[in-house]
Amino acid sequence: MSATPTPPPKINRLGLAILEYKGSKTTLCAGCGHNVISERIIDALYEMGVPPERLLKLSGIGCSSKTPAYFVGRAHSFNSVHGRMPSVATGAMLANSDMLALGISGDGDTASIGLGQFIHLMRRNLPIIYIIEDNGVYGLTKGQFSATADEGSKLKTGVINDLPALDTCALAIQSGATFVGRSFSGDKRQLLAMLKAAIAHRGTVMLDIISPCVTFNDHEGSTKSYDYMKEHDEPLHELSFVPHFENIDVDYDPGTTMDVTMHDGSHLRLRKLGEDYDPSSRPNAVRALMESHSKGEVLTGVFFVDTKKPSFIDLLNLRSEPLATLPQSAVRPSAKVLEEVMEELR
Ligand SMILES: Cc1ncc(C[n+]2csc(CCOP(=O)(O)OP(=O)(O)O)c2C)c(N)n1
Ligand code: SF4
Ligand SMILES: [Mg+2]
Repeated sequence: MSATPTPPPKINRLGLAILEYKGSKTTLCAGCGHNVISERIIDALYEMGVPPERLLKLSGIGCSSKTPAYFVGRAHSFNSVHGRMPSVATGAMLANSDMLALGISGDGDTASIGLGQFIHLMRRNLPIIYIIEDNGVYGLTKGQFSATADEGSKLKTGVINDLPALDTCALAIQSGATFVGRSFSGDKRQLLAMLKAAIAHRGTVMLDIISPCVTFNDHEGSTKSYDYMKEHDEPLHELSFVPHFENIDVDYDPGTTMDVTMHDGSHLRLRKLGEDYDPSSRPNAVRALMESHSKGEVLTGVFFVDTKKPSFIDLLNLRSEPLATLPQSAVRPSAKVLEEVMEELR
């Protein structure tokens, strides 16, 4: 009897198997939401056919910021200091704007020590996917409340948080980010579609992904636990994504579904689940978020998209070639130009 032949490994449009998108083995706690987000990032990069060497992984400090080690081992990577990833990302993208920048941060890394850098990144519209793996605590330093913890939520020790939470999505929308959404690590479909659309966007994408910390914040009284999210997750719409390299002739009803054409020609489709929602208005997006907070819901979905605003790279009129490969003639002012500058200063 002849043995059944092994099926060939599945490959993406670059001819790469999913193994090429994996990284080191995780050292995070089993069940941590951050591990699930790494898995979805691997799926999204593989399915979109992103060349591993085009990816630039960036992070700050925290359990979340360790995760770039656990996906796409062949990519470029920079683990910066606490809350300072945005300035490193800005420098890197100015030096080579052809990279796909993917920044992984935590709620502590972003909303406490890194808040100033975060806001300025959002207002510049630098092309980057900025992900907050949001568990409401500083997981790495043993579970203190972060600034995204909801007022009234409880630590394992019984301590109640008396301060109001910062909504990083509302902040990003108000500050100028051009693609802003919230998802939950446990919602595989929604998160994957959102990540793929993020890859297709040219500008600042800010995704706040609720990612339960099973060790310090998954108990009763927490508002970032698996149980709480299962009960309070309120999807704004159903997301689907058609990449530019796939057939777009999939029918949709414009009465119930909004189609957003992304920068690379891909399509993000938002099928309404309740009321009409227009993701092109910043005031509406912030209002929807505030209303959902007052109802005690966790609204998820893509709250805001603007595919027209020029990115920071466009504004600076930078060349797309990496700085390191430009000839001297392109990076050094000529003697004549220098002489003119000196003349102005005399
Ligand atoms: C300058 C500085 N201050 C404080 C710390 C201590 N510290 C390390 S990680 C962290 C918070 C991490 O929280 P978060 O970003 O939410 O990541 P998580 O571990 O929850 O994924 C803090 C305060 C540090 N490493 N550096
Ligand atoms: S402490 Fe919390 S955030 Fe850190 S790895 Fe464990 S479960 Fe994840
Ligand atoms: Mg955290």
